[in-house]
Amino acid sequence: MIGILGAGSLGRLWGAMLPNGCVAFVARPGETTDSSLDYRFRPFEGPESSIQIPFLRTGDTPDLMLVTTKAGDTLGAVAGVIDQLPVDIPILLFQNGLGSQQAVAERWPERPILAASTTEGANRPEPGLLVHAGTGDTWVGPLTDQARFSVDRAVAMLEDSGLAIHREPAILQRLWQKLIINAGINPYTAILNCPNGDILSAGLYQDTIEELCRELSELMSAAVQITETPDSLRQRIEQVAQNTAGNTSSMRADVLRKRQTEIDFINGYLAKLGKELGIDTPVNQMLTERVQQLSSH
Ligand code: NAD
Ligand code: KPL
Repeated sequence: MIGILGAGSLGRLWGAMLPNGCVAFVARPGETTDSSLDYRFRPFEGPESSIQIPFLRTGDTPDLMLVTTKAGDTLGAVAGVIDQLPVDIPILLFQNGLGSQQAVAERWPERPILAASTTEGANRPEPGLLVHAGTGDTWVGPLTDQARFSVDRAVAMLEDSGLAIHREPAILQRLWQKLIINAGINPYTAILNCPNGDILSAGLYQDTIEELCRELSELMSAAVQITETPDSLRQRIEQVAQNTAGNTSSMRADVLRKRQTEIDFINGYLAKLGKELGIDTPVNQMLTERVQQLSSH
C-alpha cells in the first residue's frame, strides 16, 4: 500500500495512476478517515474516469509514503503524521525547489527519506477535476543514508503507475537542475503576470537575466560542484520558456489564486544560500522580495 500525504494536484495524479486498491490518502491529524476522496480524472490521453481513493485507516501502515504538499507545508505535514509510521517506512518528497527536502532529512536522519524530481504536470481547473496536463519523467533518489536501501523498492512500487520512473543516485544535483529552470522562469512570470514565453521580451527579464545566471552558476558550482557557464544556463532557461511558451507557471498560478508561492524555496533559497556561502545574489534577492510583495496583498 502506498500512502499519499497532500491530496492536491500531484497527490491526486499518483492516486489516479497507481493501481486501485494499492493507494490511500494519509489524513491530517484529526481529519476523519472513514470516507474516501472522489474526483474525475482526465488522463493525458483517453476518456475521463471517476476515481475513488480511501483514506488510510487508523492503525494501518503504508509500505511507502509519498509527500505531495507544497514546499512550505512539508515539514509540518510530515511532523503531523510521522509518529504513526514505523521507522523503516520510506518517505518520498516531491516538492519543487530546495530547502524543504533538507529540512525533513535533517530532522529525521535515522529514517529513509528520499526525494523525487518530476516533470509530470497535473492541475485542477475546477474543484472535482484532476487533469494530467503533461507526461514526463520522475527521478527518485536518497537523501538520508538509510534511504539508499529503499530506492529500488520505491521505484518498483511507483512503476506500477505506468509512468516513467528512474533511479537517481545524485538526486540533489537533479533537483538543482530543475531549480535553475524554476529560478529563471517562475518569478518573472509571477511579477509580470504573463505566460512563460512572454518573459523573454520583457525589460525586467532582459535587464537581469545575465546577472541572475552568473549568480546561479556560482551557487551551483559551490553547492553541488556542477560547473556550467552562465550562458549555458541562460540557454537552458530560454529553451524551456520557449517550449512552454503558452503555459502559466505554478508560481503565477499561485499568485493569481492568492495562494502562498514557493518563492522561499526557489530564489529565496538561493539568496539565503548565497549569504551562507559569501556569494552575492542581488537578483535572486530582488526577485524574492518582489514575489513576496505580490502574495502578501
Ligand atoms: P497543491 O497545492 O495542489 O497540493 C498540495 C496539497 O497539500 C493541498 O491539497 C493541501 O491541502 C495539502 N496539504 C497542505 N498541508 C497539508 C498537511 N499538513 N497535511 C496534509 N495535506 C496538506 O500542490 P501541487 O501542485 O500538488 O504541488 C505539490 C508539490 O509538488 C509542490 O512542491 C510542487 O511544486 C510540486 N510539483 C507539482 C507538480 C504538478 O504538476 N502539480 C509537478 C512537479 C512538482
Ligand atoms: O516547472 C515549471 C513551473 O511552472 O513550476 C515550469 C518549468 C516553469 C513550467 O511552467
